[in-house]
Amino acid sequence: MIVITILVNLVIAAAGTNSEYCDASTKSCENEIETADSKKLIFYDVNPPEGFNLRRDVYMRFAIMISEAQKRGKSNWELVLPPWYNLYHWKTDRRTQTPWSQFFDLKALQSFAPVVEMHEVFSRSKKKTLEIDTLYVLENFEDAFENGVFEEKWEVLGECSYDGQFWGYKNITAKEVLCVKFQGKNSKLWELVSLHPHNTKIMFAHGEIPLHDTYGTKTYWDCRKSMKFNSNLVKIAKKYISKYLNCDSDQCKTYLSVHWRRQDFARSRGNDVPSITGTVKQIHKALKKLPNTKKVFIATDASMSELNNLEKELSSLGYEIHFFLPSSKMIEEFGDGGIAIIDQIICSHAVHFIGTHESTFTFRIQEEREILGFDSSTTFNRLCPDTGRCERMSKWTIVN
Ligand SMILES: Nc1nc2c(ncn2[C@@H]2O[C@H](COP(=O)(O)OP(=O)(O)OP(=O)(O)O)[C@@H](O)[C@H]2O)c(=O)[nH]1
Ligand SMILES: *[C@@H]1O[C@H](CO)[C@@H](O)[C@H](O)[C@H]1NC(C)=O
Repeated sequence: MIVITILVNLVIAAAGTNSEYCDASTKSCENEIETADSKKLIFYDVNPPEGFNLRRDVYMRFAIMISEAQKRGKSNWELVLPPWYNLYHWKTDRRTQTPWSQFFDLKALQSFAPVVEMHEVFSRSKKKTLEIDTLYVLENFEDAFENGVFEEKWEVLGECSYDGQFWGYKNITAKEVLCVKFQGKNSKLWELVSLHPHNTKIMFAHGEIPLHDTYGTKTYWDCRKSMKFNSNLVKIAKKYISKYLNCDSDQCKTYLSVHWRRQDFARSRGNDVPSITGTVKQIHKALKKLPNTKKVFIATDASMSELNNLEKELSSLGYEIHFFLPSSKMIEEFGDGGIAIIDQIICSHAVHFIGTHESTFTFRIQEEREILGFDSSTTFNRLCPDTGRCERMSKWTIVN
């Protein structure tokens, strides 16, 4: 690989003088691009080991980037929803591309930003392959704080190869692949887009690298609120809450919920998560403050044997333990991702929630509870390690 380092300014200057490019300084040219009748598409993918709930956050950064640009008149861009493919944590159905509509309400997503499913993009085209014009493979700068300051910047390194999988599709290719060091907010990606004004299909690999433009603002929350779950999943969760947890309202009084993250957390984050007995103690302590609540809902990725031990210990203290056990038909229909969402919905309606430190699965439940209007003291609680420091959870409260 030949690494050609081109300074940002040089690239932009070159774009202005090279006849192959559109001269952005002339108005007429800009209009020509903006009024092109076919939609332009932005694709992105995410570092393969990242989980479902971090990917939801990456989505928000891109959705906000497109929606804010639309407000400023850039109206012909659409964001392609990257199919769910080969997620590391999922055991079912890893190799089929799952559309977003399986998990979310597409209309609700579209009410915030112009988004389109991959299968829709395929069905619009008569060609045998889908060709991306430019694929930018993003990578971090080695030192985020060069000379002691965090600066937003990027640097095109030159042509390189893409080691990703195009979401498992063999019929997607890229005409040009450029490696780019990138540090900054998502909106800064428009600078890369403008390097090739005639491109209609642009992709960013490692979409997790750019940062939120507006973390925690009203725009952030407007986007977050638009991420409504698929109504079938909501129905299943509500039915479960009604039947087993005796509640038919949005804010339930009848049960406490816990997100008990185990697996890799239990193996490698002993300083953050408690043992089974430690978990029982903390749930017991929280329930003592809620004299009318005797039911506990546990969402977890724990093994059955760990879960049984937890249940035994809590039952012996007089509590009624519940967890969502999907039928095999349900697993087949909704996959591990769908079942995890059902767990999240059930957790989000409980009178009191206790989550796991630094789990994005927990963060998404907390956001859901903020949207439902719970007092934040019932939401930003965590399981503490058996010994040692237990840092408080940051409260990311809603802005309406
Ligand atoms: N059903 C269910 N699955 C869970 C639960 N906790 C974790 N999982 C599974 O484990 C995966 C990992 O959690 P994710 O939140 O997606 O991954 P991540 O974004 O890396 O998040 P964390 O690792 O939790 O920070 C989830 O996608 C689920 O498949 C749970 O309480 N219930
Ligand atoms: C690419 O392949 C997938 C199946 O793997 C198919 O659904 C899709 O329509 C194909 N796309 C094009 C542009 O032919």
